Amino acid sequence: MENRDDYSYTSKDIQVLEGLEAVRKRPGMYIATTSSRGLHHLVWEIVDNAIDEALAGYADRVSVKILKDNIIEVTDNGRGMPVGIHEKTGISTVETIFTVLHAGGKFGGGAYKVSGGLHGVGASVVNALSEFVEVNVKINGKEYYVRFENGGKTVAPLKEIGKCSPHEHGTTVRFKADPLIFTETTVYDYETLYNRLQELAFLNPFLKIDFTDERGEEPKFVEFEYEGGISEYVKFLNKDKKVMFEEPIYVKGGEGDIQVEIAMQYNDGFNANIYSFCNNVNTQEGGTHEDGFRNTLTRVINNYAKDQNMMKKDDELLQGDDVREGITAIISVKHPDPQYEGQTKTKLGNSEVRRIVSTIFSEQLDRFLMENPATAKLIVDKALIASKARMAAKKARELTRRKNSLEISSLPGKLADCSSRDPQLSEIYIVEGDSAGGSAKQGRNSKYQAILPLRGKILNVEKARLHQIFDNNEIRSMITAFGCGIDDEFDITKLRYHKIVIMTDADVDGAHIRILLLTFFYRFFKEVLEGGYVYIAQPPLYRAQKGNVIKYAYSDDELDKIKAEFGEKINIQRYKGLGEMDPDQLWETTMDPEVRILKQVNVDNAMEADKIFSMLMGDEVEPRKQYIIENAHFVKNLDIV
Ligand code: TTJ
Repeated sequence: MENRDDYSYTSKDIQVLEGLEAVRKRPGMYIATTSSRGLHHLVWEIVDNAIDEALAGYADRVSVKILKDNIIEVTDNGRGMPVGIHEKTGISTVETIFTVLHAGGKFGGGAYKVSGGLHGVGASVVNALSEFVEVNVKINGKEYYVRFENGGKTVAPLKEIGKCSPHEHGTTVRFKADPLIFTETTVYDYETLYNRLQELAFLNPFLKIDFTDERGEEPKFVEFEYEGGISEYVKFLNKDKKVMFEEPIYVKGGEGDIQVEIAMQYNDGFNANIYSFCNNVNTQEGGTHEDGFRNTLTRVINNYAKDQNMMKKDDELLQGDDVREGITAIISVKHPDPQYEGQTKTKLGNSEVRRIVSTIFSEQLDRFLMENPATAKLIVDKALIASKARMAAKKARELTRRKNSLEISSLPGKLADCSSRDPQLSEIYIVEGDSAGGSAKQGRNSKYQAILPLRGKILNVEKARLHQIFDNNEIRSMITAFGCGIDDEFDITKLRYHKIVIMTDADVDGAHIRILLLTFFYRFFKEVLEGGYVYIAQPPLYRAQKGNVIKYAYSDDELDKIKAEFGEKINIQRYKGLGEMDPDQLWETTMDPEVRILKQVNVDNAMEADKIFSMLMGDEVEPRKQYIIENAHFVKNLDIV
C-alpha cells in the first residue's frame, strides 16, 4: 500500500483487498487446481475476455504471447476496457474489473460470453494469483496504464501515459503467475496453448489469432485464421484419414438468441468422433445439443433409406451406432444463458436446445440428402454395412461367451493372478513378451500383483472390426482378466484391478506396443482410462555399479548425476529390454511400490487424443514414424501426470 499515497482509499478498497486475499488463501475454490492445468486456466481467463470483445463485433484480432520468464501477454484490437471512474467503486473501471471479485463477466451483459460461461471466474482472480499484472488501454487517442503487484495490489492508479493515433484502440494485459501459488510449475506448455487457440480460431471464423512463444532462442510464431469455420475444423480432424466425400455437410440456423452450427463428414474408419461446444466451451459430457444431433441423424438417415427403398424389407432399422460409424462432427451452439450440468459441469442442460437443434438439423440434413443423392447413398451404404457388422459381432460375441472365454470364471491361462480379491489393492502388470513375463512372475509380490504376459504385437483396434477384435487372443485375455466386460456389457464396478500397469521395453518397439494398448483402452475401456486406473511402468535405462553399490538410472540425466557422484571406475550396463533383468532386479527397479515410478495416464483432451491415435494408427506411415521417434517416451497430449 506504500505507493498509494496519491490516492485516497475508502473502506470499499479494503474489502477489495480482502476479496483477493480470499482467492490467494483458497485458490482451489476459484480455479479448481493450482497444478499446470490451473496455471493455463489463467491464460484462458484473460484470452476469453479478448475473444468476447471479438464476439461482440468490436475486435477481429487477438494476440497471445509467451514472453521470456513465462510472462503472458494478451492483446485485442477492441474498444479498450473502460477507463472512466466506476460508479460503485470510485476507481477506474479497469481497476475495478481487476480488483473486485466477480466484477468481470457478470456486469458485462454481452450476448454470448465465453468468459461468463464455464470458466468465468474473472480477471480479478488472475490478478490475485499473479506476481504482477499490467494493463494498457488505447482509447480515444490516449494510452492508459495500470500495474498491480503481489496478488493484485494496485501500484498506482490507472493513468494516461501518452498519446496514440485516434484510430488505435484495444486492450493489452500482461501477467506473471505467482510461483508461491503455482508451486508445481509456472511454465506454460506450448502445445496446450497452441491447440486451444487454434480451436478458438476454428470456432470463430474471420477472427485472427496469433500466437508467439519468445522463450526459446528462436521465437515461434503462428497465425490462425479459418474462414471455413467448423467445416474447416472437421476437415482438419480428418486430415490423416480417408474421407468419403470432400466437403463436410454444413448446417446453420437459429431461433431467437440461440444459434446452431453443425459440420460433419465421414471417414473410412469405425469410430465416431463427435465434439460439441457451447459458447466456444467444449462440452465434454455432451448435453441437449448433442442429443438433438444424434437423435436427428439416426431418424433422418433411416427415413431417407426407407423412402428411397434402400433397405430390404427384413432389414432392421439402422441404429445410432450404425449411422455414426466413421463420422467426424462438430456441433457448436451459442446461447445467452447456458446451463451446465454433469460431474465436470461440461454437459449442456438447456432443454429447449434439443428441439432447436433437431428442427434445424433435420430440415437441412434432409434437404442435403435429397440434393446430393450420390453422397447420400455412400452414407446409407456405410451405415447398412455397419449394421450388418454389428449383428455379426453380436453373434461372434455370443459364440465366444458360450465358449466361456469372456467370463471371469475362466481366467486366461497366461495370467498369473494375485491372491487378493480386493480391486483397490490389486494390480495387473501387462508385460511385453514371455521372457519379461517370466521375470515379472518370479519377481512380483503375488499377494497383490498379477502378471499378464502378451506375445508380440497387439491388434490395432483402429483398423479392425468388432468381431476381429473379439477374436484376438491378446485382447480376449485382457478383457477376461480385467473382469469388467466390454462394449454394452461394460461395468466398471467389476474391474478386478485398480492399477493396470503397462510394462514394456524402454525403446521404440516398447513405445509402439504401449500406444497400441492405450488405443485399445481408449476405444474400449475409456472409463478405465478416465478413472485413472491405467499406469505406465518406468523401467531403468542403466545400471551403474561401483564396488558393492548399485544404482539405477531412469534417464540420461540421472546417469550423468550418478557418474558424477561415483566418479571413476564404475561399471555401467545399459538395459536393452526388460528381459535382460533378473526377477530381483525387475522387482527392485520397476515393481516395488517403495521405489518404482508409475506414470498415471490421464485423457486430458479427448479430441487431441483422437487426433493423435488416428495419426499413429492410420494409413499414413510417415507422420506416425516421425511421431514415435520424437515421442518415444509417450503420446504427449495424453498428458501423463
Ligand atoms: C466493455 O464495455 C465498454 C467497451 O469495452 C468493453 C470491454 O470490456 N472490452 C474489452 C475488455 N476489450 N478487451 C477486454 C479485455 C481484454 C483482455 C486481453 C483482458 C481483459 C480482462 C479484458
